[in-house]
Amino acid sequence: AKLKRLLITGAAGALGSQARRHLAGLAEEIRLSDLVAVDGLAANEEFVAADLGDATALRDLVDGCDAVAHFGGVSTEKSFDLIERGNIRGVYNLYEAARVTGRPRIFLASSNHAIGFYRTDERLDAFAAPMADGLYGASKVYGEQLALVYWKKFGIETARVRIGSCFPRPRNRRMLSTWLSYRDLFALVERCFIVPRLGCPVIYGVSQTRSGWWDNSHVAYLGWEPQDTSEVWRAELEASEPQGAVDAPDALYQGGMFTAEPIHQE
Ligand code: NAI
Ligand code: 15L
Repeated sequence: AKLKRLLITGAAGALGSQARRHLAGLAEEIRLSDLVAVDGLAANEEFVAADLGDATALRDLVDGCDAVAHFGGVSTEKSFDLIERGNIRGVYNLYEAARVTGRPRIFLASSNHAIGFYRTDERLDAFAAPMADGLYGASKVYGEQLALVYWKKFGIETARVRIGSCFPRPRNRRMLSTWLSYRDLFALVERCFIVPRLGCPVIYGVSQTRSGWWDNSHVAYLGWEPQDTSEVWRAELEASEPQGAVDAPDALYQGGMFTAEPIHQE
């Protein structure tokens, strides 16, 4: 059964614009939102501008939707003010809106930076304690926790997806361990909205790799099997990119260079 109305936040961003292409058939109607307008609306798409920091706007946005693919927010290390508005107040506004409207199921784009200070020789499953690598990663931990609160108190289901590196192809050696293809990401989104019971699992968003760090065995019930693999690019990347020093951030930590970012002031 198709969804009736799917909300895609962050629709003008990298993953939001891919979501429009890949999820077009998943719902009868698709509501898109972002701070900035998107172009070329399809017949079943509408656009509603909203700042995630605006509670009233969020309530109107979520009203009437039975599913939310939440890709909106700050996606890299930035000032606390920006992160607070998009990712902390933003997820609070989203969950409050969900609670007071139809309690839609939510796909929450969390990040590997929620666990970025784990070392690359550590192996994690869904129950690994968070270990954020900056303000951005800590805001993702907050989002994961808030989702859990609204599941326990109100039964709102969320897929809390720690996305690795979702780009057309892996861009460097580190991404051989973290790369997620668009196809595998949106197959996961679809499974999360289609399964009869989702709950509130933590899921690692990564395609196949021989140098992986993350164990998704507890979400076998979703029936999600990544089809793509970073191995296709391994020989090329290992040949073209010199192996970094053993104490370089990319070699030491799962979050790579994010662990070396300063606290941004703007
Ligand atoms: P992006 O930066 O391209 O898109 C984010 C969108 O959110 C932008 O269009 C921006 O205008 C919007 N936005 C920012 N602040 C907002 C606010 N206050 N109110 C309303 N809209 C706001 O990021 P991308 O790559 O598309 O990522 C989407 C989500 O996935 C983000 O939550 C990011 O943290 C997460 N993610 C992405 C990864 C990737 O590899 N692309 C990896 C891990 C997590
Ligand atoms: C993220 O969380 C970012 O949104 C994305 O731009 C990438 O940097 C990714 O993590 C990564 O770790 O490669």
